[in-house]
Order: sequence, then structure tokens, then C-alpha cells
Amino acid sequence: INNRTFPESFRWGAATAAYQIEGGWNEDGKGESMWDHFTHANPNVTDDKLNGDVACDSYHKWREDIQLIKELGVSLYRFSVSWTRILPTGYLDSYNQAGVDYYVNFVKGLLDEGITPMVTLYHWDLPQVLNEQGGWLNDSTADRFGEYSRIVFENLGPFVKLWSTVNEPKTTCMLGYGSGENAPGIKQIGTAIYQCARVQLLAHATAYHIYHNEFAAEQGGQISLVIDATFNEPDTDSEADAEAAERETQFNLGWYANPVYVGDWPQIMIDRIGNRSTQEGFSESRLPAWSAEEIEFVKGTHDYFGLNMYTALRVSAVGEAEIGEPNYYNDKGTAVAFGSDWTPSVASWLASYPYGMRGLLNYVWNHYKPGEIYVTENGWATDGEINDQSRIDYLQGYLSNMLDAILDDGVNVAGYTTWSLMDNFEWARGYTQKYGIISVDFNSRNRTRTFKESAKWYQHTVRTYCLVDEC
Ligand code: GCO
Repeated sequence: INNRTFPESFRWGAATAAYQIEGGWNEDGKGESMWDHFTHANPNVTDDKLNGDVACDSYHKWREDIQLIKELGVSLYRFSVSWTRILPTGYLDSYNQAGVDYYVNFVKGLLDEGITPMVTLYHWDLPQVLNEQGGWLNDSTADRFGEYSRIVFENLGPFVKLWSTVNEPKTTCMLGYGSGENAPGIKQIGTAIYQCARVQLLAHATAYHIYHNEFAAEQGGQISLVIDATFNEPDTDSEADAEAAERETQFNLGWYANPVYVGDWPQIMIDRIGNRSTQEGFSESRLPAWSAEEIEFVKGTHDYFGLNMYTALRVSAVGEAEIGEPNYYNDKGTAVAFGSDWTPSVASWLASYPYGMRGLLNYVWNHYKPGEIYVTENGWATDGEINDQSRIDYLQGYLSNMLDAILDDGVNVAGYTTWSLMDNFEWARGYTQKYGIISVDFNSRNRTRTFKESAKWYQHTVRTYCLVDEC
């Protein structure tokens, strides 16, 4: 572990998302989101049959949360605005002043304590009315997102200088419209996912342009997309595995980063999905082609790179699959696994491989040349124990590799918001897996918060800019 220190300008933070912490699901005029609907319609969609109706009760306990953030000592708090508090139906005529006031008070409360707000406009809680009209498969959702974003810029923009548009479009599309594990529960792994990606990117770009055309000159903030990615290593030193690892990266990270930072989908996706679609008898590629205007509209819509990074994968090539049901995994042609010596977590998709942080930061820096990166999520799943040494080990290892990337490789990482400030509703896992550095007692009516050992460790880190006790 590194005993060097982070640059003085580095910004330390923690992250949450509205549906995962707020509760108050129908209070003060809030409309139904697709996650409200999804969990209410069928409790079996979560492992423990629970939902986010109350969650951490942050809707009511926001003053207490601000005090916790202050006690932690971080200068940055990343949270999301709930679309259906602002526009309960997703349409402008449903405007809800109480929802706007709630967030204005909240950001003022943060600023009063010297904490910088970093606001996510969309963290998965689409208005259910829009979902019923096709949601992320309907191009007009991008326009609705633009209208909603404009209201948020108008009201919070005087106080907020760091924005992200859409959080983790890949996971929204893969789990919401592919496997069906997340809201809205559509299972269509070879077609809907690609349309979802298109609409999420259009929504992102629409909000980006509104901000830059109407607000940025006066408000002077930054806005970008937040992309989740893994670091992908070839499983063997064969040429085929090297190509597979790069293909894996293009089909995950490149799927979203290429349109924004380079222009258009990655060529390998255009080629492979196009070929298979033809053989499957489709008249057009299942990957919707962008028009030249759309390519220009999406390209360059970034002020920094928002990166969510948790885990790595070892990738091997698989031979061309038979033509049958359209399928993303056949389009991609790779198999993935964890390294045998990596530490597993209680979440099946997450293992600790600290070098992956350095590797991925370098990849993003060199391929997309973003100028500045914020690591907007990174964290570890446990059963919720207060003495969470495994989380300390994880954070220390990943941050140490981040520091190598900054000091030795010249990657400009401006800040880090760890996932998560506190235990919360973990989507389809319900409350069975915990990512917080602060514990929340979901059995107590007042959702008592307690610092875990990792929060105390992080407190020391954000105070000293250093990862070891000796500092
Ligand atoms: C995201 C993430 C978070 C999860 C975290 C742990 O979309 O930003 O999915 O909401 O809670 O990644 O799985």
C-alpha cells in the first residue's frame, strides 16, 4: 500500500441515489416511479420481498444525513434527484413545487456545512407514466428528460456546479430491458437493450446541450454521463483472448463511451451485431444506426469522465455461436470469470482485484482523453457487519492503485465518491447486501445510523490524504 499522499486538490466524497435511500415514496406530491411500480406490483422481484418505500428514510432525515457527511469529513456528496418529486407524471404540467423545494433546501444545507453537492439527474427512477409509454425504448423519453433537467438546472443550478445526467446506462439497459432483473422487468437481451442504449444516450446529450446552451455561461458548472465499467484482462496470452478482452471492453464501456467521446458506436459492435442480425433475418441491424446528425449531437457531450468502477474480469474468446435467438452474449463472443486469486464478495458480480482500478483508469485516460475523471462509484458488498475489515482492505487497495495512476501514470482523477455513504436498498437484492461505510438499522423505526470501521478508516484518509496509519 502506498504511503504517498493524494494531491491537495483531490476531492473526497461519498455517494447515494434517491430511490435507494429516500423513502417517502408518495409524500408531498411525489408521483410513482417505475421502481415504485415494479416492487409494488410483484414483491418477488427483490430477494427479501422488500422495497424502497421507506429505505433509509433520508427524505425525513436529511438534516441528520448532512451531519453524518460532515462528521465523515468529505467535501463532496453525490446524490440523485427523484424525477417524480419534480414532475410526478414526467410531464411539465405535473410540476410539483414541494419536490423542488425539498432539493433546494437540501443543497443549501450541504453548502452551509461546506459540502459540495454533485447531482445525478437520473438514477433509475423513471416516472411510471413515461414507462407505460415505452420508457427507455421510446425516443420521446429523451425530450421529457430534457424538460425535467431544465427545471432542475433552473432551480438548483445557482448552487450546484457538478452534474451527471444518466447513471450507468449499461446496467439500466442490461438489467431493465435485457435480463429483466431490474425495473421495468423487460426480458429481451438481443434487441431492447440496444434501443434502450440509444434513448439513454439521446437523453444524456439533450440534457447536456440544454445545460450548455442555457445555463453554463451563467452557472459555470460541469456535466457528464456516468459510465460503469470493469477492467478486462485476457485469460491467457493467446491472441484470441487479447482480442476478446478488448471486445469485452468495447461491448461494455465503449458501447456508451464511444458515442460520447469518439462518435458513433464502437466499430466492432456495428460489425458483429450487423452480421448476426442479417443472418438472423432482420432487415436492419438490431443495433440501431445513428444518423449523421445524431452522431454529432451525442459526440463531445462531456465535461469530465464519470466512472463507476467496482470489479475486473478475466476474458476468454468463445467461438461463433449458432444463429438462433438474438442475444447480446452471442453478439459479443466472450466468456468472463474472476481470477482464481481474487477475493470474492457476497455479491456474485463483485470480486476485489485492486490493480483493476489502475488499469481501467489508464484505459479510460488513454482511449477517451477526457481531461478529468471523477470516480463516481466504487465500493464493497458485505452482510452489514460493523467491523468490516474486508471493506477497508478493498478501499485501501483500490485507492492505492488510483494513487499510482495519478502520481505515476499522470491520470487526472479529480475526485472520488465512494459507494456508499450508508447501507441502502440494493435493487433486486433488497436489503440483503450492504455497501455502506455507515450502517443503517432497517429494523429500527428511526433507521439508526452507525459508523462502521471502514467509515473511521475513511475519515482518517480524507483528513490526511493518505492510505496508511502512519500519516
Ligand atoms: C449504480 C449502482 C448502485 C448500486 C451499486 C452496488 O447504478 O450506480 O448500481 O446503485 O447500489 O453499484 O451494486
